[in-house]
Formats: sequence, structure tokens, C-alpha cells
Amino acid sequence: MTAPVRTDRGSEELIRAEEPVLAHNYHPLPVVVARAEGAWVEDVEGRRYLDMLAGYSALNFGHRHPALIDTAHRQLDRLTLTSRAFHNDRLAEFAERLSALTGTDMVLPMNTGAEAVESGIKVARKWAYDVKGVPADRATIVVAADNFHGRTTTIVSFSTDETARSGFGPFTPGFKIVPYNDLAALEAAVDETTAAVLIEPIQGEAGVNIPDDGYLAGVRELTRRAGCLFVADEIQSGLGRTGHTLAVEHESVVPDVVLLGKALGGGIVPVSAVVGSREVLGVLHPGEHGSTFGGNPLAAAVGTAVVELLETGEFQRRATDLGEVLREGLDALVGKGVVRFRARGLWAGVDVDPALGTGREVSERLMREGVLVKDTHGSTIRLAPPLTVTAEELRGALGTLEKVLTAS
Ligand code: IF1
Repeated sequence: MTAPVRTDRGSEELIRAEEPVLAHNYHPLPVVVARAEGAWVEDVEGRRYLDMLAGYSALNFGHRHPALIDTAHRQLDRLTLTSRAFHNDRLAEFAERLSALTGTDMVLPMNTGAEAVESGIKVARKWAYDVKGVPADRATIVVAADNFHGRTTTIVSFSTDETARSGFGPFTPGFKIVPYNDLAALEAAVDETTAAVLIEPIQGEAGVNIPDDGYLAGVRELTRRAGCLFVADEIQSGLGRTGHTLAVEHESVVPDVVLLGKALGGGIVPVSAVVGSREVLGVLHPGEHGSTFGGNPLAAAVGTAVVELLETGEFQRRATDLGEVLREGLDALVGKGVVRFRARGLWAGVDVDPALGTGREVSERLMREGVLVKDTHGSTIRLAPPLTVTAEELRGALGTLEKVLTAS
């Protein structure tokens, strides 16, 4: 990153230009990013910021990781899209290596996270009818309160966030909501119509909500006993973020179905997937599900390169080691503006003292000091830097957080 990108309009002008022509479904921080490399982004005026959000973990390998960019460039020069009407020469390797990485039998390639969730729901319902023998149209899926699984009409049907949900009915039936981290409530909700329990191993949007030790193992045990599927949404928690390839590995749990997205596309293209056992993914036959773009050669090439990075274990190790640096730094801030925090690997939800401002206000102050984060509900900010960040950069960001919290 040398000279700033040349444009005829500055940041403020570009932000104003969006207002009348762009749907107002977001309220971004007032920074206009023009280029990026590794853990750093640069705005239109050439100001540099440490990216402590990493595209909500879509950029686990940093911006423009050289191996991923090189793969994408080479693929762009050869073949980009075929549709699934034909085979393409990149898809077999992607499926082989992704299933091997995740210890599963089969891969269903999709594009966005929400599509992976929708696909997981469809597969679970089909499994319930074809394999478990649930009467037609009676299958239920048990989910957790405060979940975040995406924004389609079916997915917001079982959201408990009124902002995400209200105004978008009528809603899809067939979901039961129980409190997160409550095995007794889950046990009570599961019955002979249950196709699956669908949960995030760590709830992202809820503020990096980590369940008690034993919860995920309990969900596994309970679903096995009840004869229903355990579907883990690892779209945000997976692919290295928590120090393992999958967050469920912290409890040595193997779900029936795992949903992947975000980082699977290497920060370049949207790539998601449903991975799971043959018993479950084997229920799909030609014509029953699909996507124009799912499994396209560019996505498959980049996804394979992502899997290749994860096969080394380097990024999982970095998340664990740097996670210690993050934890130490946040520990030192408790009582100095930080009320409490929850962290696993290189991922933290930090509750700041509400007297010091909302999460949004703290995020804006951090932005002015060159650190980008995202708030979530109330006075919580979340930290999820690229796994390529250095300990020094991380300590720098924690120092900036201390400055921002103690100066106000
Ligand atoms: C937005 C949060 C993060 C996800 C899990 C599925 C999806 C997501 C566990 C859907 C997406 C996003 C989307 C983004 C904000 C964001 C988010 F704050 F809402 F919770 F990352 F922290 N499962 N998460 O976290 O994936 O369809 O977007 O590819 O504004 O909607 P998608």
C-alpha cells in the first residue's frame, strides 16, 4: 500500500452520495475503504486502520492473502463459471479436501451463509421424512433464542431480534425456540417430530456468547438419544477463528451437519457449504436443491486454497496463541472501562461501561484512532481481527482501546 487510491470524490462526498441511492439497511462507520492488505485497510484519503473486524470473520486470512489472490488470478484467466449443468474441473478437489478437513463424508456447495442455513434446514427436513419417518409436513427444528443465522424470510421467522424480524411476516412455521445454553429446555422441546437442533457453537451477534463447558457435548448426546440431527452453524465460528478448524472441536463434538461460509471464500468471493454425513446429505437427489453459482470454478478454486491454508494448522495455532495476547490485554482493561468480556481464540465480545458510551460511540472513537471494530447490542463491541495479525499489532489495538476508554 503506497500511494492512496485516486478518486474524484473524497470520503465525505462518497458517504453523502450513497444517501439518496443506496437502501438504508446498514449504518456503517463513517470510513470509506479504498484498499487493503493483510490486517490493514486504507481509506480514500490514505488514512490507515487496523481491521479488528475482518469482515465478520470472512477475512480470517487477512485482506488479499497472496496464496488466495494468486489462485483467484490464475482461475480468472482460465474458467470462472459453468453452472452445475456441467461438471467443472475444480469441484471434485474442493469437495474432497473440504470433507477431509472437516471429517465429513459429503459437501453441498452454496454461496452465502444464509443459503447454507436454508440448505441445512431443507436437508434436515428431508432427512426427517425420508430416514426418520416423520409424517409429511410435521418436521420441526429446534433453535436457540438470540440466534443469528441470516436474513432470509425463513431464517428471520425464528429470529428473536425484533429489528431483524418485524415487518417481514408471514413467517415460516416449523421452528421451536429455546433458551441458549440450557440443556433441560432443549430436552423438553425435542420430540418425535424433531428433525434437528440448529445452533451456533458460539453466538456471534449475541455478543460472542460462549456456552458453558459441556453444553455442546450435551447437545450431541441429547440429539443422538432423541434420534434427531445436530446441525452446527459454524459460518462465523468455524475455519480457524477459535483456535480449531471448527469451534465444536473444543468439546470434541462431531455434529451430523456443519454449516460453513464467510472465511471459506477467502475474503474474495462468497462461498458457503453444508458438510455432513452421507446418511444426511445423501437424501438429496437431482432437481431437489441447487444454485446457479454454488460450486462454481472460481469459488471452488478459492475454497480449495482456503482449505489448503487450514490444512497446515498454522492459522488455528495463531488463533490460539494470539488469543492469549487478546485475553491478557482485555483482562488488564477489566475495571478500566471494560465491565466484562467473553473470548475464545481470536474472537471477543467486550462489554464496555455504558457510562463511557454505547458500543457505537466507542467504535467511532476507535475509528478516529485508526482501529476498526463493530458494535453489537448496547455497549458491546466485538473483536475478530484477521488471524494473520501480529501480536504487536494486537497489543497496539488494545492500547488504543485503553486510550479510548480512559480518555472519555
Ligand atoms: C449482516 C452478525 C456477524 C452468521 C451466522 C449465518 C450467517 C451469519 C452464525 C449468514 C452472518 C453476519 C451477516 C451480517 C452481520 C453478520 C454478523 F452481527 F449479524 F452476527 F458476522 F457477526 N450464520 N453474519 O453470523 O451469513 O448470509 O450473511 O453470508 O449484517 O447481516 P450471510
